[in-house]
Amino acid sequence: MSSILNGYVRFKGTVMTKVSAVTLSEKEYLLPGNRTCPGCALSLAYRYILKALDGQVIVTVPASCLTVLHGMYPITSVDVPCVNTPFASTGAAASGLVAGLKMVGRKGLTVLAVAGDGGTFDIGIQALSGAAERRTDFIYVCYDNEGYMNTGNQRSGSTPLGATSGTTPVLGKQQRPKDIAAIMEAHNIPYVATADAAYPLDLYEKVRTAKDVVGTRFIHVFIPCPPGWGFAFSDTVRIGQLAVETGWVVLYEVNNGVFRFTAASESIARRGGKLRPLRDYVVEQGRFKNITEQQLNELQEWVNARWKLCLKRAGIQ
Ligand SMILES: Cc1ncc(C[n+]2csc(CCOP(=O)(O)OP(=O)(O)O)c2C)c(N)n1
Ligand code: SF4
Repeated sequence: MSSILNGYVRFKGTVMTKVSAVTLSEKEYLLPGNRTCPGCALSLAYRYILKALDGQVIVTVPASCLTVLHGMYPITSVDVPCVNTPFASTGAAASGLVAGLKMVGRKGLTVLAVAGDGGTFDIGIQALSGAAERRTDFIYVCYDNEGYMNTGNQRSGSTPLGATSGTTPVLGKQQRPKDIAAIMEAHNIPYVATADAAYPLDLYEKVRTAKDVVGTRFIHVFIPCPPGWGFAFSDTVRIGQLAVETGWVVLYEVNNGVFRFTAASESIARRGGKLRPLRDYVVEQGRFKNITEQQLNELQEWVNARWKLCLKRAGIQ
């Protein structure tokens, strides 16, 4: 069944379909038509995140490509309530929502904060860290397109070494990215996971898991960005898969201290743990056009060291 709402098609009902091992809600909370670029992985990931929470959610979002996706009042492309918050205060806004719901005795709603890498690795980290330290009961999703993309691609704490951006135009960024999932795990929160928009069912399952955990839950989602990274709009999923096959992204979760590989990372680990060379991923993207051999080797060593650590944590090597 469907009906028209504010010029957008809105689907009704919560029919459940069995897809692989995942029970997926057919109801759409990301409505057809939004202002993201063609091939945007954020649209794909957000669609599955909202499905996983099945309407029982209040979202808070700082300035980012996601606010563009949500749209400007009175038009919206999402069917969930949302509080827009200043750039630095996503964790604080989520804390306020949790406190407010408690005050009015409202149960069963998940508070979901969603911010980009600029809004998480850099500008929003103190509010997020404070909320995590207070064990605030919410899910924080950092969607990571590895730059400040809404304002035209400036480098962030997540931009890779050697990648060009609006603020690293010729030589590329000279520093390695932060490991935000490791930073959040160091807060001793009950659930930390990584995900990739190219593996939406894995993301969906992780949000479903996080939904039932009490306390601060953090999910770091990899978001290939065609215009920012310089690849074709049609290659988003392929780039997302290459990231996992080369180990640039490792898919895992840490649930109450227990580490577990998931999806394609789990398959690679079980098949002997051999990753494709990082070069296969880098050569596909215009942003790495000026990367040096030395920088590529440094990135490869970084990937190897993290992969080795993950294999060790999974008890594989
Ligand atoms: C305090 C403040 N500084 C700067 C801006 C301008 N601004 C809006 S969106 C944005 C980029 C956000 O980057 P990120 O969090 O990585 O999300 P993305 O745009 O990549 O989705 C910036 C700098 C702002 N809105 N508020
Ligand atoms: S700039 Fe990148 S993340 Fe932002 S809407 Fe476009 S494709 Fe999506």
